Amino acid sequence: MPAIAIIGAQWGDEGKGKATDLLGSRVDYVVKFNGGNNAGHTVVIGDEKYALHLLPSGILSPGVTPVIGNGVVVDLGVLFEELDALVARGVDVSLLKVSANAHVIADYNRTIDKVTERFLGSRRIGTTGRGIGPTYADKMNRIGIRIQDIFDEKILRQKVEGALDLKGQILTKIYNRRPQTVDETVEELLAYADRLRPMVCDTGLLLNQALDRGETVLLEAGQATLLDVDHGTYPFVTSSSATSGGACTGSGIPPTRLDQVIAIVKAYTTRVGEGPFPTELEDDNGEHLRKVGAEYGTTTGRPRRCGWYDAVIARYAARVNGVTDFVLTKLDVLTGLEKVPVCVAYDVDGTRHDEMPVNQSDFHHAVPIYEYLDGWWEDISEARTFADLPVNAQRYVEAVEAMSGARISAVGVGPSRAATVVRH
Ligand code: 2SA
Ligand code: GDP
Ligand code: MG
Repeated sequence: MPAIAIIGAQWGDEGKGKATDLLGSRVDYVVKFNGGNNAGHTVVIGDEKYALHLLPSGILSPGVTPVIGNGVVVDLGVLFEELDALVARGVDVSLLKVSANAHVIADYNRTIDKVTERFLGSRRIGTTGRGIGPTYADKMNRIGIRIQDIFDEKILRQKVEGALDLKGQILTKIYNRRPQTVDETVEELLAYADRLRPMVCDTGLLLNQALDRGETVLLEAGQATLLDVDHGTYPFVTSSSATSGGACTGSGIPPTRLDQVIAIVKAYTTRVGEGPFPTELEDDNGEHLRKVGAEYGTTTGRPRRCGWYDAVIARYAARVNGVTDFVLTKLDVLTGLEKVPVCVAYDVDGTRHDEMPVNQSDFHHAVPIYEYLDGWWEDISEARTFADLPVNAQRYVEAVEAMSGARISAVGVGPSRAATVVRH
């Protein structure tokens, strides 16, 4: 299987990190193609737990070349902090490659992200405050700073001056903040140049040549379909392309070379940050899922909002991404419920919607129509084959599969690598 994309089907934190890690031993390259250090991927290997933010999860698999693609926004301070922390734990990070065209998160954009959220008050997005949105905005405004600019002080200075002409005004005149000066920004970024230089290359060329040789490339999404800037619940989204289309634009691998699109979908639903969430449970059931599923942000520690499985969203993710396989994660978290509700459609002001309503207000008003599946009580964390699962858990997987638009190839029954039931 030469090029495989791993995508989040819901609002993120479905367990993409674990899925990437599982496939890691069978692939040659793992590419992060969108987002930045807003991501949080938790990977559990034996007794060791790793939380990755900016680096692709494949960095934990020996022999795999991890790649930060052109679609990523890079906080250079975080990059080296994360690398140093892994080296201290004995992880080999020497193979990492970084795209010369990836964009850099400058200090003024971290500040703008945080103060904008404060300024918006009740209209805030609930961002991670890492400067992600303002950096992508600069990219689209053509005032961004790219990795390659760090290696030419004259160019870097020109670009920082250009960006600060605009951003400095926003910070001083609107937000009453003193931004870093041009000199301070240039100095901060230049300090990384020597360490960065050997990692930087034309990663699009590197990856396509690897595919030409028959090697396998795994493209790992940050965030998820409903946080995608085009296909998500705009404006309550991140600012990048988290869907399979983004896997191509963010890596330089063309759509015709993508062989498999694996969507990771949780057996229930979570969301961090603001925005609509039809199956959200603001009661004891929600608290139960948060507690049993340990649903707290990997990057910010924020409690995640929790709700039941939403098959409308899964079908939407299947369509938008061209999903070939789902991996259903965290089935173990549903153990011990009498009945497990699954949302099969929405009621919007008396009209049934089997597909995601295109109108944002309709989605905000969508009331879930539930089907109630029988629960199970047995501990499933040791299940390794489908037959090991209790009959009602098998039925849950089959019912969800029938509603969600693609086969479920694997089921997660615990955080560790081994805790997986492979079906296909
Ligand atoms: P941003 O910072 O501009 O990307 O925020 C915009 C929205 O995107 C959401 N977002 C996320 N949602 C789920 N998980 C994310 N990663 C971390 C994790 C989050 C954390 O793995 O737990 O630790 O809080 C992630 N990153 C961005 C965000 O909540 C906004 O709704
Ligand atoms: P990602 O952003 O999609 O990579 O997901 P996160 O790492 O942010 O959140 C998923 C969490 O669920 C992590 O803490 C994982 O260790 C954990 N996890 C993944 N799969 C399973 C599973 O099948 N069962 C349980 N109980 N936990 C899981
Ligand atoms: Mg996460």
